[in-house]
Amino acid sequence: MHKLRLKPKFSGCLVGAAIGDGLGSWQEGKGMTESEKVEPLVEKLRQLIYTDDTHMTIGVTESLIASKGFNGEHMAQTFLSNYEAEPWRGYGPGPPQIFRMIETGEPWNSAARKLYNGGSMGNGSAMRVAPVGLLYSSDPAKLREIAYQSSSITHSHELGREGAALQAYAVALALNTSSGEELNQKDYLLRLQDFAQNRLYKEKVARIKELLGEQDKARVVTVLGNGIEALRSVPTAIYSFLRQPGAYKDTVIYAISLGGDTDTIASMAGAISGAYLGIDAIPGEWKAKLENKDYIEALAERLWRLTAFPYEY
Ligand code: RVK
Ligand code: MG
Ligand code: MG
Repeated sequence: MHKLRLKPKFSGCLVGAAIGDGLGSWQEGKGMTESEKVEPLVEKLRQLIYTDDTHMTIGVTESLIASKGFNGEHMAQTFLSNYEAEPWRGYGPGPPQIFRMIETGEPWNSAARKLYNGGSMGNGSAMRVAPVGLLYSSDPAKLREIAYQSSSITHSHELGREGAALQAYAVALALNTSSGEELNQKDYLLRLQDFAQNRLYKEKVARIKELLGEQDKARVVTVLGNGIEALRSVPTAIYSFLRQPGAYKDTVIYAISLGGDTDTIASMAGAISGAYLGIDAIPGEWKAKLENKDYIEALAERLWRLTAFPYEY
């Protein structure tokens, strides 16, 4: 695809993720709701304030740009300074403990192993990984390596790392499919299934295929999940996108309507949808209400320039 056509897809991905987060945060922790009740929420809200999901996605993007690629120490320090500036963004319980360890000299690639039993399997590294999917979209092996490494800063459990890699690859596949061409859901799922290295994720991706067209949301939640663990949220985000790949708004509203970890699932679904459809497919009223939209768009553009014109840097 011509590099100029990727530019609105980069900003669609990051702005799409942030809007899913900001809107989804209003339903976080609640049960399932009717889709019709989600859209009026935007009208009531003066601003879409994002949470840790977007705050950390911004950190990943800032670090990738500053380091012209992945640098674990730099990314960990970026997370730490962003967290210290705005600790009120609704972080999960694990990351702040890791930031404190890093602050006191623990190396970036060993702190996370000290948490939980074998590291976190939460969705905190998948929710922020979209920029890795954008930057390494043409090299799946490198994408996997960097997704794993960026995850390891806070989420070193195999299920956390694999969730991050799968979400990054879902973004990359969406980016590399022209929005003018209809997305082939079966082909997209086959590629994801081939890419997944963990048996549990392969099984979940297989279940996504069975559920396309399912009307019963309770069944979707039972089979795919709507929780804080990567295994129970990354496949749900991918499913929310694949149900209606042609409409950003429907993807995000559906993800939120499933309840549970709605900011994160809607953010990951929004990132994939935005990477496929581009920023112009996101409703203007939603974009106008997003906090820090100009900064997020500027970061997306700088990340795009890094891939489009690497010799400028
Ligand atoms: C508040 C057992 C484990 C585990 C393991 C459980 C924000 C723990 C965002 C832990 C996201 C929780 C969310 C979250 C992101 C993880 N054994 N239980 N090995 N690993 N858990 O603390 O960044 O909303 O109950 O790493 O992944 O919007 O508390 O946080 O929804 O998963 O937080 O894992 O959270 P953490 P996170
Ligand atoms: Mg959050
Ligand atoms: Mg969440």
